[in-house]
Amino acid sequence: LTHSIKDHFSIQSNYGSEEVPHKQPFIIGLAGGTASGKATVCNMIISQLHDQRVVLVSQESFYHSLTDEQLEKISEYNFDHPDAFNTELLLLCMERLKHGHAVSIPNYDVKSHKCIEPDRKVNPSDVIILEGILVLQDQHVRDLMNMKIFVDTDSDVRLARRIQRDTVERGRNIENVLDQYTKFVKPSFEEFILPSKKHADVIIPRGADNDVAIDLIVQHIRTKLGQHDLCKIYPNVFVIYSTFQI
Ligand code: UZR
Repeated sequence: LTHSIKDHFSIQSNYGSEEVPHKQPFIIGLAGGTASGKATVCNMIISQLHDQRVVLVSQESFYHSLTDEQLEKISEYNFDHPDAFNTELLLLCMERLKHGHAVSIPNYDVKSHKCIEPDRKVNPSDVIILEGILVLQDQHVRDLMNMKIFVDTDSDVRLARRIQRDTVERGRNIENVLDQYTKFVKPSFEEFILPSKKHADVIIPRGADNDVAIDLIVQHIRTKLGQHDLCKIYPNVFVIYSTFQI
């Protein structure tokens, strides 16, 4: 383990390195191109699951901090490439959460392109949603998921939203936004993000406008959590009950 990865696991668990008895969380991966409405879909799922403990983890938190040298040539840096993320750390954090440990997640700042203090402490939960442009791209990350969702919004709608977001919220100028889009965002979407759609269990057309898809997803999660709860909390009761039936 690298030093920085060790640091992230220094304040996690009251249980040391032992396995904590727990029911495993239901892990959802939610991907889609830039400005496809991923965050809105996540928030709709979370608000409809109001009686469950849900935690949202963003792939964005795992961006590598840029060095001064990279910052000087920022227009040449590809934030849409899988190598821009510390996927090793993401995997470790997700594994720990899956096994019932709290984790400390980096706090990436999109303005300075660096991780800033303090980290974010995330507690284990019933449902974990991992969202980000490339969360369905890496097989090891996919293997952690119980449900994989792809938010499929037309490219022109996404570009319009991206221009709006970057100019209004992030104070960038339109030429830079369009340059970056043509140079990196669109090619990476075609090379890495779009092909990851084939791994999805559910594809949501029109993103957050699609109430029916979101209702169905929430119903499925509830069903799965019900099964989880009965089997994991009362495994012995289940055995006794089935024996009694026979
Ligand atoms: P979403 N991004 C930045 O603009 N700055 C950063 O420091 C890190 C990421 C952008 C990134 C990508 N690309 O397209 C987008 N650029 O965030 C993904 N350029 O985030 O899914 O919220 O659009």
